[in-house]
Amino acid sequence: MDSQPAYTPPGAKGEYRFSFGPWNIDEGADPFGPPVRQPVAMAEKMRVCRELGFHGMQFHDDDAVPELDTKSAAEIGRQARQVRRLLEDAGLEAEFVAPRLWFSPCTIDGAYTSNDPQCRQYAVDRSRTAIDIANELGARTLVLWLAREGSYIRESKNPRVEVLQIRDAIDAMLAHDPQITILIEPKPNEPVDSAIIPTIGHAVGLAYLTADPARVGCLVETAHSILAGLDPADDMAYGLAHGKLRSVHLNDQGGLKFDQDKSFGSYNLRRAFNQVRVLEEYGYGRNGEWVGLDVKVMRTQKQDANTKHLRNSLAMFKALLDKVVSLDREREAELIRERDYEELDRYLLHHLLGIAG
Ligand code: 3MF
Ligand code: MG
Repeated sequence: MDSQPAYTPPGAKGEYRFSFGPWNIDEGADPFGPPVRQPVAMAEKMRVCRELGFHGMQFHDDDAVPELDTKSAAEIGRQARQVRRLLEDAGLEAEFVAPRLWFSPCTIDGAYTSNDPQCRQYAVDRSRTAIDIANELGARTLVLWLAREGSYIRESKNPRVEVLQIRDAIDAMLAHDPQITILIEPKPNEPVDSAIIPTIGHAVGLAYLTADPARVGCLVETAHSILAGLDPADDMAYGLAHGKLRSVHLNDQGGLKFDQDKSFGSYNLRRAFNQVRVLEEYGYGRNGEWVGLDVKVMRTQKQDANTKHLRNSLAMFKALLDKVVSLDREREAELIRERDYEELDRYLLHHLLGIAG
C-alpha cells in the first residue's frame, strides 16, 4: 500500500463504531458443565447493543439464519431480511457475517482443507451462502475464522496444499461477489492442535496470494495474538503497515491456556493501552473499520448481570483512549532521545495509574 494514513496528532481523538456478536451474550455452558443462564432473544440482544452504546452487530451465518443447511435459498433470503428489519428497528448495522464452518459433520477434519473433496465443496458453497446473507444484512464484509483448517497430527495433511486450498476457496468467494471484502481471523490453535494460518503474518501473506489482494485483509483478535505468543498491538501495527487491518476483536487473555475472551484490559492494562494507541495513532476507524469486542460472559454471572463484560470492555476502550490522548508526547520523545527507557517505563506506568509526575 502506498498511502499510509497520517500519524494523528495528540488531542485529535478519533470516533469509533463498536460491535459485538450474539455469541457474546451466551448461556454459560463450557466443556465441563451445562448452561447456567436462559437464552436471550436476538431482538433483546440488539436492544442491549444499542442501549450500551454499540453501533452494530456481528453475525455467524447461522446466527442470522439458524440451521441454514436445511433451507432453500429463498427461505434463507427471507429470514435474513427479517434480521435486517430487526437491526433497522434497533438503529443498528451489521458489521460482518462469518460462515460457521466448524459445526457440520462435513467439517470434522477441516472445511476448505478437508481431505475429502465433497467436504471442501460444502465449505465453499456454504461460504457463498454466507456472502449472500451478508448482502441481505447490508454487511460488506465476510470474516473467516479458520477454525478447523489445520491438523491434529501433522502427517494427516499436506501443509503446502492446505495453504493453496484456502487461497482457492477465497478466490471462489471473491468471484462470487465482486464487492465483498474478506477478512482472515487467525488463531494458532483450538479447536485444532496446529492451525495452518496461525498468525497475522500468515494471514497477510495469504491475502497477497489471492486473486484480488485489495479485497482481502485481516482481523486481529487480542486473545489469538497472545495465544501465538505475540503482542496484539504489534500484530495490529503489522496489519496497519500493510493496509490490511480492517477489523479487530478486542478482549484479553491470561497467557497460554484455553481461549478466554476476557473483558478488554482485564489481564493487562498496559497491553490494552498499546492496542488502543496503535489504532488511534494510525487512523483506524476513519475509513469505516469497526472496533469489535469479542468478550465472553463469565460463567459465574447471573441472568440479570450477563452484559457487564460488554459495558466494561467498551468503557475500558474509551478510558484508555483518554490515556492515549493525554500522554505527554514531548516528554516521551525526550526520553527516547536520551535512551532513558527506565524513566519512560516509569512514566508510562504512572500515566496509566493516574499518578502525576
Ligand atoms: C474464536 C473466535 C470466534 C470468531 C467468530 C467470528 C467465537 O476464537 O474468536 O468467536 O471471532 O467466529 O469470526
Ligand atoms: Mg473472535
